[in-house]
Amino acid sequence: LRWLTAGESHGPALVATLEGLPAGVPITTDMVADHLARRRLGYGRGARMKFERDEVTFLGGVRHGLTLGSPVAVMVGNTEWPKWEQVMAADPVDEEVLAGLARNAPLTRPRPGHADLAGMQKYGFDEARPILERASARETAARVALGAVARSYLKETAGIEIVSHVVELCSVKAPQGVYPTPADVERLDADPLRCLDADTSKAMVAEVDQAHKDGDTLGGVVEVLAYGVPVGLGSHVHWDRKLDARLAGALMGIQAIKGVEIGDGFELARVPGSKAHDEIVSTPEGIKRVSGRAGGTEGGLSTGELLRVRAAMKPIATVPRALKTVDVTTGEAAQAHHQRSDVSAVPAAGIVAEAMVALVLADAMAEKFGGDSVAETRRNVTSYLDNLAIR
Ligand code: EPS
Repeated sequence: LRWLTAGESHGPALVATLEGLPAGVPITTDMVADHLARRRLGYGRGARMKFERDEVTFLGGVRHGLTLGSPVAVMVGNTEWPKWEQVMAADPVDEEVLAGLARNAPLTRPRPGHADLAGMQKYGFDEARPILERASARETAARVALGAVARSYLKETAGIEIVSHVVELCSVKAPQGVYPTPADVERLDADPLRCLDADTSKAMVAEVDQAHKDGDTLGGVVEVLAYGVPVGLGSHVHWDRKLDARLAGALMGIQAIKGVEIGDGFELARVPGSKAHDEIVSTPEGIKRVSGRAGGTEGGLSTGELLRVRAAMKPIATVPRALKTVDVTTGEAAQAHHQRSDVSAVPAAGIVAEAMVALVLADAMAEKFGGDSVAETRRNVTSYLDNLAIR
């Protein structure tokens, strides 16, 4: 698969293209809109999430609710655009008009933790607008749109289903070792923090309220589970073919993610080998592992067990109680610029992480099973699984 996104946070739209999926994957504007709506959920999001709508339009690759096998192109309109038409215009705008716009005031006090400063230095800008527009997590809406197509492909060809939940918010931790299934998704989406445990969720809401009062922001940890992943996606033979490496890269590529774990991850380094691995047993249903510490990958290959990955999001860098910085025009000490921000976007990060996992798995599926139509891919999957010599 090949895929790309383009678009700025306050531009007219985000666009995304995805190439390499077979014909016959069911996808509609509503299916994409549903996932985009899930991304906007979550206690702690800011004002923009309340008034902005994500307007979805397919521009190519889909006809009457099915992919054509040609590149899929999707556009997610920003309903905020009219307010930014001049500030973010593609064509030159009269200097006097721009000077009269408060929104266009140069952002010369870079936020610690954001791409602002290093971006200005690297790209040669004297203010942060041209950097933050693309660094913004608004871009994740485009990934979620493509993720909706990828997950439909996974479901149709192999019955793979993806679920995520919030397992930590700042200092509040959900009980470990409880994994939601696809049947829990509705309940998770209805929870303010997308957390499975009601008491933990309440504590997380209180943590967000306190941070809001304190003018602060919060990070957290999300976990993504993929059910029904067949054995043998990815490969042990080369570093860049390893499924775990591809998942880690994809999750780390989400804005504000600072850590990724596969299965029990770092915890496995803290216990001896006898307690770190998943013992293999023979059961009437075939060979199984008795535990899921490895998170469904061994040696860079999927094992056929539950795939489980975690991503740690740092607190949002636009901290209302602004942090110390330097005004790059004067070199003087200053407070970082702050407009409005979310207290926390951890529940949204879970939805974005689902999309990234879906895109990585779709890539690995397409590579292993090929097929130009969904029917052909499905035949290839079935034939492979039916003919496994060891099961
Ligand atoms: C974002 C800041 C906020 C968020 C935005 C990401 O936007 P604004 O600065 O316009 O208030 O609302 O997220 C989205 C628009 C979105 O769709 O997720 C940032 O700085 O990354």
